[in-house]
Amino acid sequence: MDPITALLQTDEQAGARASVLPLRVGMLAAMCFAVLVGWSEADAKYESEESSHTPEPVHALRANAASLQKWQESRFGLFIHWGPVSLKGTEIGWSRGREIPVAEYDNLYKRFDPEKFDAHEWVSIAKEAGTKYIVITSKHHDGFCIWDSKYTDYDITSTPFRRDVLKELADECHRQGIQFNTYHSIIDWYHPDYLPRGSGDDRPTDDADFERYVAYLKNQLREIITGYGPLGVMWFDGEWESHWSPERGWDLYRYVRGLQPDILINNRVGKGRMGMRGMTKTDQEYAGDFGTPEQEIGRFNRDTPWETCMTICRQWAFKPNDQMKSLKECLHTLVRVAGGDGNLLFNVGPMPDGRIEPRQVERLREMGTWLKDYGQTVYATRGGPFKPGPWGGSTCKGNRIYVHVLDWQGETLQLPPIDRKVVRGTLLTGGTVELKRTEEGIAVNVPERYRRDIDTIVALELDGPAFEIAPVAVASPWAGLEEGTHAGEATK
Ligand code: H79
Repeated sequence: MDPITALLQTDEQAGARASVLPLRVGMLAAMCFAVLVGWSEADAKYESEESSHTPEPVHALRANAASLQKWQESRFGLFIHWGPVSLKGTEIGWSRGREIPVAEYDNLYKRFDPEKFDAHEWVSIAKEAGTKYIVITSKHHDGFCIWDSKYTDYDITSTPFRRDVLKELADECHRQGIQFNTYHSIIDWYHPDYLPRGSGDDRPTDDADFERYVAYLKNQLREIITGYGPLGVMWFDGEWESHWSPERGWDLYRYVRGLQPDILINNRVGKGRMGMRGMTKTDQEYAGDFGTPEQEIGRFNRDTPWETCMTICRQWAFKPNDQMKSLKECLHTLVRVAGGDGNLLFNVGPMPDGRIEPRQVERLREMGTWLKDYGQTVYATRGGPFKPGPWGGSTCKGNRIYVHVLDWQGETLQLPPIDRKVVRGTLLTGGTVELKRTEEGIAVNVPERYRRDIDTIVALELDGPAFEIAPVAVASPWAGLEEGTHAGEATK
């Protein structure tokens, strides 16, 4: 039996056990607890439905190659951070016990009534923006669940709105043919068994049982994957807190992969992430299929898949009059990410009435309009061979290199020599380009009148596959920071 079949069988068996045994054991345990501790029926939801099983070897757990390729080819996704906190306009999760007292934050759901929520509208916006997938916060660090969970009452069905937002969105994504994915934080500052406690939370910790929390976490993940899937990605977060460990990361990775073998899982499931830069440490093997730079553009990397997550404004969750990025900043971010061979997960925080802010929708649509014209230089391309720099970046597909010049730093863009003949050069953005083969490589000259403010795209037709060319940096004065560029620096 090959290891993957073995893994599946093990999990199926575990699943079968979970559906029969825990009903009895769980109920019995819950009844005992109810007598001993005076728990309510709702509390019994925290009981584990898990059965332990022997861990499978790591090599059996690699991401499905076809899923990974499809995900990479889609290049551009829409991130959505939403919850009752949008009523306050402060940051999701983080403002609990900071800007908003815990008691107030934890009761916001009682007023959450996003009457204008329309899944069809959201998915249409995502499609018009040119995004190929949506990742939405099923649960952020604050523990609130935007779906109908049988394991907690701190969920959408307890709000005046009552509708299962996650279900409506998942169904609509499946209908409109856009990949549906969830963000699920490992942190849960609301749950009595989660440790450590969040800021400003003075509940005692004596009775907290982290193992019981992990069972709750797994139960909810199973609920999402089996009830709202198939998912493209399970996007974890909050792995940095003290009770999470590399072993717990592997265990959770294995668990989720077992529930849906072709699912992708980000590197925040484990403990290998290098801070906000997001790539996975190499001192040992860590769980996770791709790196997750946050609020910064990842460095050029063709070896490990990665996805930059970044906000369209400054806050992840809705904030009135939050500072929004210009169209130029948005598109430069997308192009620099694609040029580094990464994906972009671009975030909006919908309003408490259920709508995405009109000016953000407008910005997304503008990106979509640009992508209608030039999407061929982004989707299903690979980054390089010219490594990104302040001047711009390049992508490639087949025998073509797309050179995106974002910032002209002189008359002529001097590209280094490559091991292929350039058969033809065209300006996709209109006008004519002059190419000259010189000792230093390829001199690209675009008259001032044909240089575009946002992106001047030169397509180089080669005499063979572009991806085979070894990545090479563009020399000074165009080089500058050849490594990753920070969000704030992207358009300076
Ligand atoms: O979901 C989004 C963020 O809420 C989450 N990850 C992305 C995808 C995230 N969790 N933690 N962080 C991001 C790092 C946050 C750091 C800070 Fe703070 C939060 C800086 C300011 C607020 C905590 C509070 C640290 C300093 C003050």
